[in-house]
Amino acid sequence: MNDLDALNAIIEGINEYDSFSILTHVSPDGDTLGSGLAVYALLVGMGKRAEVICEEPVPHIYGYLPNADKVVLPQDAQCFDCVIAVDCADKQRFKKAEHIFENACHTMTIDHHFTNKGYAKVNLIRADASATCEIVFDLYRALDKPVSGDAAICIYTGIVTDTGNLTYSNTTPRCIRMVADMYENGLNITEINRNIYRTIPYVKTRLQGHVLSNMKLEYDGRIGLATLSVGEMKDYGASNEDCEGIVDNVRDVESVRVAVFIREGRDGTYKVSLRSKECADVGKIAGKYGGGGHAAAAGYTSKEPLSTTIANVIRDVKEELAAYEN
Ligand SMILES: [Mn+2]
Repeated sequence: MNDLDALNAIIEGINEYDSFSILTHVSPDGDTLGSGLAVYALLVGMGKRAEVICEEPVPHIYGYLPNADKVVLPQDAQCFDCVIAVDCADKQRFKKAEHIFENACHTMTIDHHFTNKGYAKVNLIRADASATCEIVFDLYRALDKPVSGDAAICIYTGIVTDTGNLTYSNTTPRCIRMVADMYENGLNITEINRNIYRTIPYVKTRLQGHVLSNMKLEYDGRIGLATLSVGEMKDYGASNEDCEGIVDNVRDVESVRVAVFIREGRDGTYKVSLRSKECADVGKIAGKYGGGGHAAAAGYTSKEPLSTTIANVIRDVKEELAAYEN
């Protein structure tokens, strides 16, 4: 099925059903919540019933998204007839909401992860899109619905958070034009950027300082490695949300080509986050361990001890860097 056929099949599904459960991914980010809430606004605007479901409560930082307070946990979901999964590369990303997907009458996915193999009945997957929100913008256009002020806040959020404020290599003239279009229609980009990038809790700033002052360089400085234990998080009174963005700080170190951030989870596993400066495909490494992501940003969960987790990831990153350098 080509992109246009898939888009039309999504529209058919929207027209055919009256109630929708919109699934977002675990460790919710700006793109999954932005696209979920923009699809929610679209459906509600069409007189449909809809709910946005997320495994975890909406992170504090995304509390400004219109209708963020209406996002429900899987156990509180009404489980409507048609599921639309947004920004979810595979079904494991739903976590406790997977049964909602399995029990739905109809399933559709809107996504931009190239690793998405098409697990739903209708799969609109465009790896060329900067963000899932970009595809949602197209959906509004295809349905001839104006992007409301609320929807624009959501769509803009997904685009800027997935493109590093319109600067990463996935940024396209097309998504910048979408932003320009929404800006022209009154979108307050100054306020949203302050919410996303310049409203950092004190605890988070202190935690970042701690982790970054202990980071190590490997492979002649080309690999940056930072780790964080549950004990350290407790010492700082930090939440999972406070750990967001640390891996990007590691990547930004001058000599670093690939950044690795390993955080201990409360269940004893390790969450490995990877970032690359366009000289290695870290999505490939994450895929090897059952994770996912993109060439420049990816992640996975390791059940190995910390020392093994570090040894494995450093070996794989070295191999990946060597392959690019040759
Ligand atoms: Mn995304």
